[in-house]
Amino acid sequence: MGQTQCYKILSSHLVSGELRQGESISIRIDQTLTQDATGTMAYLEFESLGLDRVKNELAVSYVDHNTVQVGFENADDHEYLRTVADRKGVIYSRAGNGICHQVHLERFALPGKTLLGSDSHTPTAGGIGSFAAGAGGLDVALAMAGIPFSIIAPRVVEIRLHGKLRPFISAKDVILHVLSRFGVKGNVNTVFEYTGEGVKTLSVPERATIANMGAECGVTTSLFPSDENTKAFLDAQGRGEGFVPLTADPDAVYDDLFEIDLSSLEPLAACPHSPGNIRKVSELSGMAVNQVLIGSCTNSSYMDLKRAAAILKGHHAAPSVSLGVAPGSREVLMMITEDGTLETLIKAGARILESACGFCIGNHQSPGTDSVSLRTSNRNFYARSGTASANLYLVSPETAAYSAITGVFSDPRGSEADLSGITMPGKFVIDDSMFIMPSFSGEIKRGPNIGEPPVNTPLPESVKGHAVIKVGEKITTDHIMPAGARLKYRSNIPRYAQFVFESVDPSFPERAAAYRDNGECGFIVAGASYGQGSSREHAAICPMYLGIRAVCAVSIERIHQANLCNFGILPLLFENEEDYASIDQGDELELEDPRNGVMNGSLVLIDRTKGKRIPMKLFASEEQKKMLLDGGRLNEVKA
Ligand code: MIC
Ligand code: SF4
Repeated sequence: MGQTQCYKILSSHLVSGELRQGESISIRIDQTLTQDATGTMAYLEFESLGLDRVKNELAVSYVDHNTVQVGFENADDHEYLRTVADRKGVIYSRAGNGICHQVHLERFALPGKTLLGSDSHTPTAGGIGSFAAGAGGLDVALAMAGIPFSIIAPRVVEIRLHGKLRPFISAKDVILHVLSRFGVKGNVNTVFEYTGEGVKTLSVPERATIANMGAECGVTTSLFPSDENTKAFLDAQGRGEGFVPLTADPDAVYDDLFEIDLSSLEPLAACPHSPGNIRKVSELSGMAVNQVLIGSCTNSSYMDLKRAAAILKGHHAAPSVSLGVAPGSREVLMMITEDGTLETLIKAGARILESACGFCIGNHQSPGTDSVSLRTSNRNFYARSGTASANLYLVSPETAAYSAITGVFSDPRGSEADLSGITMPGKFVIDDSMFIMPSFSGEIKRGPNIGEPPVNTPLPESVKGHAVIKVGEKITTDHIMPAGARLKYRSNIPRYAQFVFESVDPSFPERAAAYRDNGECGFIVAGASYGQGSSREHAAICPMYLGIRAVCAVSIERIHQANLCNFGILPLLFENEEDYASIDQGDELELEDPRNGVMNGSLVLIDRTKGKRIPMKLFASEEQKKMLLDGGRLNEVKA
């Protein structure tokens, strides 16, 4: 029986376990990437392992998230990251070099390699045929230490593409269409593999856009074949020697099939407040728009900006619209500077933003009260922009650019621009001077904001306390641990923990800490798809710091589940979903014989307030059970 592309890469990297769907396996990680917001903790964790240098093939540390420097904290973090990279053998990508996923695709990602990144959009490199997954910082630290990465051998869904996109319809519309089919929950331990004739019509950056937002469906990664387009991209990046052809066998068997006729797609938009809330742009036409932002790791490539500029050329952003453009990398910025695209954007009234995450993570450009913001990014979670009352719509660069001119939501097919000549360049502008190669020496500098990575205590014999909070479904890591203005406290857990659940219930930290200080274990009660979104392990570390010992949910997303286990918080699922409704915030809860329950994989939650026994199952692999008993992965690996 033929193999899928996914299983080909997994089998060539398999270290332990049986490569059968649903089994727990571990794989060798070739490349790692970190970004500054998750990276400080990842390198502190790496340091605590006591190794002289990283052990994997290639480790890159990017600075792209916390680049807005208000106060000393972010600059101190950058200096820590630069010096720890220098000492430990990590390539350092300086602030200004661009967004990690865009830059990694340009300069390092390779077909057939495995890549683990402390950022949920690491699968962007699936566009070049790399098995690229997001993980918490600790898992990436361990991969840098040469320790294999554990995953569940995934089910593989074939997404077969036919035909060719029509003008003004682009890769973003493809992935929004995929999101309309698969949604943002229920796709745990799944890989999307793109096949079919239609794949050949898409360049690597377009494929990367599609792979990037597979993260919104919650899949482990997305994969495109490595073919002549991959070779053309690598050649244009001066990296042709890294090319290897890679596709699924013709008789590969998939777990599911979804077919898309590219030529039938229409411009789409993800409506507030979820990337899975998809509607046709034509249905939204005419809605007044206040802000248009083009950029982020999804749509900030050279061709994205060329197409947007072609639509904007000779026009100006409508008076009511604030238009911002953030080129994804310094390479993109240099290319658009050289060919005059930048001038077109400036003439159209665009505010040129730093090549960084910026607006996407709510670091700046927060929209006005109740305003409508069109963005080419990948997440429109409630309050992520920094303005809770704003309505964010995720669209293609074409829809964004055209709507910026008209001032209302507009189908880009109304534009008279000619996009036909915009193709991938034969050669990109290559300048690697913003990478600092490690010297394996020097002093590691730590500013006053940088603390120690906190560790949990082993699982106690008695786990009892209160339901500190009860939340609904689709609680994202942005709900749990806000970013934006709070992002600069990432290296200071006691300070950052003061903002847990800020947009949901700002009194949570005080309540949780009071229970903790009373010697109790805290419980979080949640609906389906708890912890969707980012890889930030702070969504586990900070609740842990506040005394949370268990999350009782209808379902939990993959990366967050791993982060909970890594920090000794029990991920528990209701055996009977309807029991979720019976627990109220403030209920007195206790786990019966928790240590044995963890070993058996099933536990009883006693709700003393309701006088009820609730069967729960532990959502953890054998390996994770052990780390839960030990109080987290750091305790285990250091023991
Ligand atoms: C995001 O897009 O939510 C982030 C910010 O890039 C996160 C990482 C983080 O929280 O630092 C992610 O996607 O993992
Ligand atoms: Fe940065 Fe946004 Fe991409 Fe996250 S999704 S890596 S914040 S650009």
